[in-house]
Amino acid sequence: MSRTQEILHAPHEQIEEIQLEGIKKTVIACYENVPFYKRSFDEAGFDPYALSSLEDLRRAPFVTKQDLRDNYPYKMFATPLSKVKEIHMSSGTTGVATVGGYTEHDLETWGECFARGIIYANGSEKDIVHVCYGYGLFTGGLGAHYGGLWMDSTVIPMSAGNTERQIRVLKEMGSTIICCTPSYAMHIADTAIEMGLDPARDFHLRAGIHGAEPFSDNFRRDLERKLNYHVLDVYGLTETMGPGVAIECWEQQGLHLAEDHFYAEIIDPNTGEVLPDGEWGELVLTSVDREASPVVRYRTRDITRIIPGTCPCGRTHRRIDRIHGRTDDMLIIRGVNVFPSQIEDVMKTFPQVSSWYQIEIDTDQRSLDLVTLKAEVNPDFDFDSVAAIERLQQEISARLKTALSVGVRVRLVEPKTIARSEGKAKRIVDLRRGIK
Ligand code: DLL
Repeated sequence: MSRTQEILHAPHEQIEEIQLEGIKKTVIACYENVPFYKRSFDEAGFDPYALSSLEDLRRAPFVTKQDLRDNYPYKMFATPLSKVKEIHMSSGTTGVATVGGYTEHDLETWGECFARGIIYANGSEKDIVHVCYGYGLFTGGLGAHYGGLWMDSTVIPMSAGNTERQIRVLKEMGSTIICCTPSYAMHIADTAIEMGLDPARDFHLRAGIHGAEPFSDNFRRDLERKLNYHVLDVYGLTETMGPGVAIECWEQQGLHLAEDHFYAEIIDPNTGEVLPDGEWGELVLTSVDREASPVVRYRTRDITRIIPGTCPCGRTHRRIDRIHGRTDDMLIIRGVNVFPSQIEDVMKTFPQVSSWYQIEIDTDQRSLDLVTLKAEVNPDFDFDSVAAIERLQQEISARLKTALSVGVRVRLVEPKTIARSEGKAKRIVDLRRGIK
């Protein structure tokens, strides 16, 4: 604990030394143990043994999600499987998931990184940490769980779902910190209100550590008002560890990167050039000390910037801004990653519908994501038969549910009723929480 407090306040030069020493070892471990890295470093003319400054890392090639997929399941591991104690996978439902392995050391680091969120929430062993991120292959549940254990707090491993039970536990067990997606926190709050409770008074929450999906400032304020607590944004991704890569402190002025474990660069997503602090671009992450699944210059596709200057909290780890979107078209619906191409793939199997469609995402009165697929039928489809329309809508919806693990309402419309655009087609209309 005191070591973590110390490192969170260490002079930045000291953090850079830790990063350089760690990355020197990481690039060599990758080169010597992962055939993919050997090939890609050699092709790019990057000599891992010659790395002598953090700037030198710019000569290393990027690694993408596709590279990780191509090496499914274990080919990106830099340690023997016998040293890997746990495995998690991305929620990507596109067939090939990305896999993260954790050695004993990696699990310890993960717990410590998430625990920083509890530290930022002024937490201690006295806190009762209510974890309702999903447990399992998703990194949310166990990441928060290990964070609570690392802090010596009391952990309630609820996992997601069974909202009425969550509410009972929140009220009766006195949970002080809740960890779940922001949309699920809102759903819990709204359901409690519907049940006649006043969660601001009946719950005992001080803080929520919410992430895995974007949420606006208005949404945050609404949550804070309903639950009478303080919301901290937590960022992370399966490919680099899970939640805890960066977390907001109490000041809510950006997310402190866990810089002693991750080296961050912001690049222009089109040219790959590294951008100066303050400029928005794509976040690229390199592992400083990950053993089982290290990444060197992983392109996250997430858009953010390094916030210049120091945080009023006095901690020295640089901050990233809240995630503004992604460079690809991945949607996050109720925490599940969905690509429009997956929806297209399902639609292609129905000859009655054309390729003109629009996906509208909104929130229902319970603040849960609501997805409507508007799809044009082909001109030869009998649009006068209400029964036929309803039947087809149901069939498509059921198929989408199986393929995506997300409920999608299907609304068939007549040919040529979806607006055409002169440029790119506007496939996605996202009306959620002020996200553009
Ligand atoms: O969502 C890990 C996580 C769990 C983070 C719990 C925070 C809390 P994946 O399923 O691999 O991992 O999805 C990673 O989710 O690349 C971002 O696009 C998005 N994302 C994660 N955190 C945030 C956040 C987990 N705080 C992808 N704000 C990432 C916005 C986020 N987007």
